[in-house]
Amino acid sequence: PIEIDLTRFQNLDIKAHDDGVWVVTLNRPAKRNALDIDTIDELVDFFSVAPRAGVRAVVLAGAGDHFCAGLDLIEHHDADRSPADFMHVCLRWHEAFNKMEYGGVPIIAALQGAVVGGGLELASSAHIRVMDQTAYFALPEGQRGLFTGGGATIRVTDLVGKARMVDMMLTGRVYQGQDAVDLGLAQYMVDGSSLDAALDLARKAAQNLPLSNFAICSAVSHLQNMSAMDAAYAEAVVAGVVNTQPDARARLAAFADKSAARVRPGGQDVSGR
Ligand code: 1HE
Repeated sequence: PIEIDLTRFQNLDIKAHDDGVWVVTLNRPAKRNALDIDTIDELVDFFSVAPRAGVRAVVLAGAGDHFCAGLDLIEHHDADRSPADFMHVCLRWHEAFNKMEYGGVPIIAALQGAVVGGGLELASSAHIRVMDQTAYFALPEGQRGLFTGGGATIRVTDLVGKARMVDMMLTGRVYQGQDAVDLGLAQYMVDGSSLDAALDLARKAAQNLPLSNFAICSAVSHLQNMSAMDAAYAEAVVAGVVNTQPDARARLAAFADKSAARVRPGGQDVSGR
């Protein structure tokens, strides 16, 4: 595996755990982790190398009381960008978020406080979202004279459906608590720390074979973009590669000799027990 040069990162705090789980923390709490260009560049850099650096799973977190306040509105105001300038900003966001969604490394977002605008676009690029009791979700772009540019029209619409998406954009509606889980904005809500719960889920995912996780965290998204016929074909090809991987033989043998755990209901809480 290639090495990740941690000295390059300023706005992201990045820590590797010895079980292959990495914690990537947006680290500008005084700015509510607003996404400036440098932060997006760092996300591109990290998620460009993570799939080839032995990273088995990532927890994506935000320092302080809020996960992320979205686009850095002050930077955007000061830069007074041209349409072409901002198009290129958005393309850079897409580069980062596509590397996340399609990169093949499981990403678990640990959410608290504001998950708004571009912060929701970032969170929706993760594969699992875990919220604590303080987390809330909104798209305030409309109120600010803006429009989403970081993939919300695709990813948030996928989560909540078109009608709810348009309502969120038009009215700035805020979702929180169980409503947010019921809508699919987050898959888990916890009483305590979303970071601890996300770490548990990441450790659990990291126990899967990397090639299985690669398929789950890239093929599902790619297949969704295809016609049903093409998706079925491509799924068969992916399964051909994954389901015959030599590393899977020991797991299959453990099932056959009855030493492997059986699938049971009620055995899966957020702590993975
Ligand atoms: C920021 C930003 C930001 C805070 N860009 N600097 N996003 C929004 O419209 C959300 C804007 N932010 C907020 O509504 C609030 O800041 C929060 C609800 C997130 C937090 O509230 P609070 O009371 O804890 O903090 P605050 O006093 O509002 O802000 C603290 C500091 O963070 C302050 O800086 P300071 O230097 O004056 O101390 C704020 O300016 C700064 N800050 N949020 C820049 N977003 C690719 S298109 C994507 C489109 C979008 O994402 S639109 C953005 C939507």
